[in-house]
Amino acid sequence: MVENSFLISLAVAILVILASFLIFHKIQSKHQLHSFLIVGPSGSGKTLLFHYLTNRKLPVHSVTSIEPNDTYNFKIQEHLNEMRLVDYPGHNKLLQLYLYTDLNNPDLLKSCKGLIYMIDSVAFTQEYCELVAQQLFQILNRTETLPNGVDILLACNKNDLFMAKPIFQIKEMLEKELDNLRQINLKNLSAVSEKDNDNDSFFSSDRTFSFDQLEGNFDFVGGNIIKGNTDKWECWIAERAVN
Ligand SMILES: Nc1nc2c(ncn2[C@@H]2O[C@H](COP(=O)(O)OP(=O)(O)OP(=O)(O)O)[C@@H](O)[C@H]2O)c(=O)[nH]1
Ligand SMILES: [Mg+2]
Repeated sequence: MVENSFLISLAVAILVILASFLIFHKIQSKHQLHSFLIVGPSGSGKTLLFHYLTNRKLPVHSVTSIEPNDTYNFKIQEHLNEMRLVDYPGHNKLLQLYLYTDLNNPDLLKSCKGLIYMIDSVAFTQEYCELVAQQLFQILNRTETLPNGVDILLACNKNDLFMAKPIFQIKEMLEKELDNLRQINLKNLSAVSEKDNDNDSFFSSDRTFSFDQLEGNFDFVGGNIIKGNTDKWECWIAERAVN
C-alpha cells in the first residue's frame, strides 16, 4: 500500500516536471522566433498592414489601436518558417507602455529581424516629421546598441493618394530633423558634463547625422495597402526572414 502511493507520487512528480519542461520549452522557442515589428504614428496604416500580411484581408472598420496585435504564426512566404509579427499602437502615450518597453528587452531586440516604420505620406508635414524624428530617436537609441543594429524599413504608405509627398523629400526632411535632435542632444550632454569620448553614438557625435552612418540598414520604400501595393515591403521582409 505504502509502496503504491509512493509510486503514484513519483509518477505525478515526473509528469509535473515533464509538463513544466514542455511549457518552458514552448515559451523559449516562441521567444527565439524571428520577429518583425510594425511601428509608426497613429493612423499611418499599421493595423491594416498587419491584417493584410496575416490573412490577406482588410478590416471593414478601422479604429485606433489601444494595444498591440501580436501573432507567432506569420509567414511571409509559404516555404519560409513561421515568425512573430507585432503591430504596436501609434498613440504617443502608449509607446512607453508597449514599444519602448519591448525594445528594452534584449531577447526581443536580438530576435528582431526588421522594424517596419510606417508613415502616412500624405500627412507628412514639418510637424509630423518632428514627431517621426522623435520616435526614431528613441527607437535608434535602442536598436543601434546591437553590433549590427536592426534593419529599418521606412514604409511610406498611402501613395495611392495624389497628395502623397515624394520619398526623396521625406528622407531629406527626416535626416535634417534627426540632425537637429543630435545637436540638441549634444548641447544637453555638454551642459551636464564634459563630453564622454567613449559615448560616440551617432546622436552624441560631432558629425552631421545621415542614415548611412547607422549600423542597421535604413531603407525608404513607398507603397499602399488599400490597392495591395505592398510587394516591395514584402520582399524587404522576406530577404531578412531567410537570413
Ligand atoms: N488611402 C489609403 N488609406 C489607407 C491606407 N492604409 C491605411 N489607410 C487608412 O488609414 C487609416 C488608419 O489605418 P490603421 O491601420 O488603423 O492605422 P494605425 O497605424 O494602425 O493607427 P493606430 O492604431 O492609431 O496606431 C484607416 O482609415 C485606413 O483605411 C492606404 O494605403 N491608402
Ligand atoms: Mg492600429
